[in-house]
Amino acid sequence: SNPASDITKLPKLGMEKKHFISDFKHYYSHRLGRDENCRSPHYAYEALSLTISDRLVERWKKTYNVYRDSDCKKAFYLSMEFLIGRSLSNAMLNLGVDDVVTQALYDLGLEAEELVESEPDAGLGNGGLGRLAACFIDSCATLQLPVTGYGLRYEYGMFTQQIVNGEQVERPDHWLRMGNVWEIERPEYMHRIKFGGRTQSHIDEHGNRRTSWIETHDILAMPYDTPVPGYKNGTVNTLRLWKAIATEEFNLQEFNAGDYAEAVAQKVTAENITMVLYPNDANENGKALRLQQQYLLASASLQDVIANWVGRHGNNFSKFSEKNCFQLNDTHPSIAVAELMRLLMDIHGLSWRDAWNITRNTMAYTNHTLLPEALEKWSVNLMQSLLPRLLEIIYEINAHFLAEVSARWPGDGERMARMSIIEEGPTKMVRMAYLAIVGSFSVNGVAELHSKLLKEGLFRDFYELWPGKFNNKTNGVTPRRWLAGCNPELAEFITETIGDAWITDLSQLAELKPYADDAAFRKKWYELNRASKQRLVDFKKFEYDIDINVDALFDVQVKRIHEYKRQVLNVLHVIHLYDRIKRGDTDNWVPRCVLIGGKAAPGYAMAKKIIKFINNVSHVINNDPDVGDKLKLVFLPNYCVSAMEKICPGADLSEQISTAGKEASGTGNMKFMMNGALTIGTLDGANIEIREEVGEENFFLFGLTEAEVEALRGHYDPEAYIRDDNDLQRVMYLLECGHFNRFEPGMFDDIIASIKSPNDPWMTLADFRSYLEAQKRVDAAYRDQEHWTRMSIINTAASGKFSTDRTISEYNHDIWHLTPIQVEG
Ligand code: GL9
Repeated sequence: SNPASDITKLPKLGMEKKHFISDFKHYYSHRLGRDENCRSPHYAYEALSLTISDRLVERWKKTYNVYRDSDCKKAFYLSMEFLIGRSLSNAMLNLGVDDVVTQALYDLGLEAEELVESEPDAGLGNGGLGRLAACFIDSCATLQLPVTGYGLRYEYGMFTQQIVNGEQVERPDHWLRMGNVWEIERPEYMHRIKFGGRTQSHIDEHGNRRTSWIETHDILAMPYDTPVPGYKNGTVNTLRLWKAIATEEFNLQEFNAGDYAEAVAQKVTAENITMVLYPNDANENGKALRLQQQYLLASASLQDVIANWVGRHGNNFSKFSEKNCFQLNDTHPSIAVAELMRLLMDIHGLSWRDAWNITRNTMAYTNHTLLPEALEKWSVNLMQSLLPRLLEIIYEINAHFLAEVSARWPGDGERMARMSIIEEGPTKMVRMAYLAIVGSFSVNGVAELHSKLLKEGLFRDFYELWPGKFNNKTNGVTPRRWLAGCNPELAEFITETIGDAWITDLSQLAELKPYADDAAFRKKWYELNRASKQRLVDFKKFEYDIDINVDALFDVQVKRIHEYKRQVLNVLHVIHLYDRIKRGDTDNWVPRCVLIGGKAAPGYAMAKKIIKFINNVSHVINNDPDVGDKLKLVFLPNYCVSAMEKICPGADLSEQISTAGKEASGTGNMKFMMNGALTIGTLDGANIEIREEVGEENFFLFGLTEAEVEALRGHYDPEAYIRDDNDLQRVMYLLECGHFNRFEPGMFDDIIASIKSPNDPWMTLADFRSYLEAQKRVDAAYRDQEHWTRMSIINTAASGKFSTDRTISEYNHDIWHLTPIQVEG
């Protein structure tokens, strides 16, 4: 027997207050070496996190063993981004110890809130796509599904945004500087990753042609595991993040001049690979380092799963695709298609045919955007020099695929060129989305409209060839973090009213609907919302010294800054309100506080200009004594997960105003709805389904439909909208006369030119009038507080569909086919 069996068997850790207190003291004093003279709350945060983490680790090991012993099918979520945010409060919530721990800390003279607030965000993602991955793994654990997340452990996460003179300045986010108590390093599961070199063919002893990839420059992928606790169910799944490290022999031979120190210093080249998250939102950028990151993720994760398989089944892969499924989060990890082929053929000796059958039955691909500029392509030249063996395999996949196309459509050369994984032209490119579609058995979009548009537009040829591959999985958000965790007062009130089963079955929120007619219930709902608004005000006051009137309508747009999301349209409305105040048109005025937050990709000049625009307009309006409390425009710097946890409970109105057909789904829209905000939005992404659920009378709809947008393209005439609309004329006049850039001439010329251009893809001015009218309906509704509160309740009550528990159940039912496994009785 294992001599370690004695030391791994410990009594279960206690869950009573006294146990938390004694463990906390132990960690604080003995592990962290701090005493009562230490003023920083950070170490108290660490001591508490270690205390909580111990209780997760017990369940974690058990989960792992239960999965192993059951030989169950498993799924792997491959993603370049996991936007986790903070872990401590979520771990306490899911373990069900938040109340007892708060009590324990109180006894120690500490405030839970302060400790929670000293945890840095794990900002390993850009926005919706990365946050979705984090919500997904929470739901997988809660649904007791054997799913592992695979990603990268970036040393620097999403940059910190500072605003200097109204402009975005990026600061590096060294989130690991103070250490990370939530991760466990696992050198025993390290894997070797090859780059460069060349390929060589030979005939093996059975007469088969074999390829080896030689003279490579290798690095190592070191795994760091983070526990992913389910909600009060004993399951703790794993998020495994890879860090690039140098191999021990790294370059020492090449430095024959005897410069040992110089050679060791070269290690940084290898370790750079996972140094930083690319801060790109929905646009590809083609940097070699990014391709190295993608290949590291794909190769290390696949090697990990295969090593596990071989440990159990040897080289018999006949049941591999029955027992494993890889979900590709966008095209970012799609090189996995070719890498799985390589590993199965070159390392494990399978034939092309067997390897291809396995690959095509284990890979599933999710698309997250229709914007053509976001579709990843890698130049054949770059792939040739970095991943020569992978390129060979891609060419061969393409040859087999094009044979299939030409069998189906003989002689249709144009279609062949359109569908080829290799794009011909001056620089040949590998189309990663096509590789992902060809190499997988499932392709899904993230909301009904988006999935439909994929089939009709972007992937039309592929849909004609394989209609059965295409499906929809409307996004969601986890109700643990996005209602129970971020809005505990409202959550408690809901639980008092309908019980607590909604936390894992969000459709039960529908039971709140009848209470919309109950005056006492509405009163409490209103008071809770007002308290949330006050907390938001206090927080902003504390952070940025911004004064906000809590009785104003809180009108919020937080998301990445992008032209298609039309933050500019929002600001045009604010300028219109300002203009109305200035000309005294303020009868029945509804005070508004417009909050806008979001980061711009550092290389996206127009997005950065939009931030400057928001800040300049804000400066003029907020300092105009005629305006006073009637209107405020506030830019919220450094929007991130932990900021949203404070913002969404305090919002009245959620701005979801993208040009129809451009926002694949949106997920912020769901967080706001769940917390009782009303939506003003276009018929885009998941807005459509939100409106369906809540009813049109509880949703402020405006704007062109996707079909109307497309029909208008080519003869869009923005000048005509200006000519016919007096309010728009006045807004444009204020803009063009430099009212918001008095000392910065020409500052907003680009923005003005873009919205006045007949080629403006986002058709901002086409929707201006209809947006204004919808905003008037918002004002009218807000004037009647009882009515507004009723609608707010109905929004929360109708948000049940937008839980990732529902989304993940659909992934499982239609794509993964996993059996839930009970870990603890
Ligand atoms: C996105 C889409 O733009 C969103 O509409 C969608 O909700 C999410 C999740 O499916 O995916 N695709 C994408 O590239 N991003 C998204 O948010 N961008 C970022 O994550 C920054």
